[in-house]
Amino acid sequence: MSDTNSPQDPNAEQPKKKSGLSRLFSRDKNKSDTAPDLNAEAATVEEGLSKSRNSLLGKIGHVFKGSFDLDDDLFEELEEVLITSDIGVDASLKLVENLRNRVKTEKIQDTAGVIAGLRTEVANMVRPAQQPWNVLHQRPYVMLMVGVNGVGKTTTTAKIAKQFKDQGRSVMFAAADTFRAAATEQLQEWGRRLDIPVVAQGHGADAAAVAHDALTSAIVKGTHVLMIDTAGRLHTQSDLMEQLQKINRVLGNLDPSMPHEVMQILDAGTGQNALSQLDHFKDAVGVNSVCLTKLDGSAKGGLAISITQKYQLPIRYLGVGEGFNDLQAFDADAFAAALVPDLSESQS
Ligand SMILES: Nc1nc2c(ncn2[C@@H]2O[C@H](COP(=O)(O)OP(=O)(O)OP(=O)(O)O)[C@@H](O)[C@H]2O)c(=O)[nH]1
Ligand SMILES: [Mg+2]
Repeated sequence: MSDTNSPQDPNAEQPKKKSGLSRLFSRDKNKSDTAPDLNAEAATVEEGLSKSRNSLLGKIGHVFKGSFDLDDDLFEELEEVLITSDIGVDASLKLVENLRNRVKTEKIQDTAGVIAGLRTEVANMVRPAQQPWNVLHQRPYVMLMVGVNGVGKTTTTAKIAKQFKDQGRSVMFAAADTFRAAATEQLQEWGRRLDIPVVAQGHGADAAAVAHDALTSAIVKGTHVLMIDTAGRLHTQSDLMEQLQKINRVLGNLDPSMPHEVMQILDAGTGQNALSQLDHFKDAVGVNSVCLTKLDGSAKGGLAISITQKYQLPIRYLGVGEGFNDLQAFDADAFAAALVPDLSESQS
């Protein structure tokens, strides 16, 4: 697909005035208002987690500075480092307990061995979040995208849809954020750019009716995946939470297995607060998968560990940048390798 509006294209015509749809792609007034480049090179998980890794590097480096003994004090210091890195108290205690056992049984004596052990334990801890994902066993496979305001629901919906399309699957969007002005247009613009049909009724319409229409249409068309974008909401907005439940009910009335997946988008920058967001949405609409966004902008990548430890939910993707392809399927080993630094990095 050609991408004449991309910031990378020097010949692209520059809009004279910031207005209309171009604004929908950037909420930050200081940023470029052009739409993201669909063909931009993807950031790696390692790049996305660089802030988290550097923060851990500083803290862990401090623990292993100079001469040290692999004793209780050192493991307690490590515990503190992990807790202050948004890994959460329970997960940090468990990690260090496992590491301590590993150090003992494998008779590890040097720093590099301890760090490698920590990396392995992190990978083991998040492995339950890496689950096979087969969206082809149902047609349409219906996904409800939920979360609080501004976490990246709509962008992530579009990023995932592009991956589906690249795999040869057909996708349909439902513009069920009928609450925020211009939300429908934002999704419609993504649909236009990705060549994905969008079922919409516009601002103020009944979100459940939009979802119902879209499902009916996806069934008739034989679409592989229906992705329903919803309005951002706080759990305290009971009318909006009820609206989500209504969407669930309406879909379930057509087919009790629907929606097949309620995916909650969580902004990593919110740290441990994301866990309480997940609690509330789980209670209201039975979230069964997670996407963690904006890891690139935060040092709180350790959040993935506490999420897995507490909920054992699949983490489908990590959002590792603002670019359109900056979305990586969750992989436990790649995550651990990107998060836990080599202490030699601090010497270079
Ligand atoms: N740096 C970075 N920015 C991201 C990422 N994911 C999304 N964003 C940005 O976050 C901002 C909000 O994204 P949206 O997709 O509109 O968020 P939303 O949850 O749909 O927002 P509401 O519909 O208002 O609730 C946009 O500027 C996105 O480009 C990411 O992984 N990294
Ligand atoms: Mg949105």
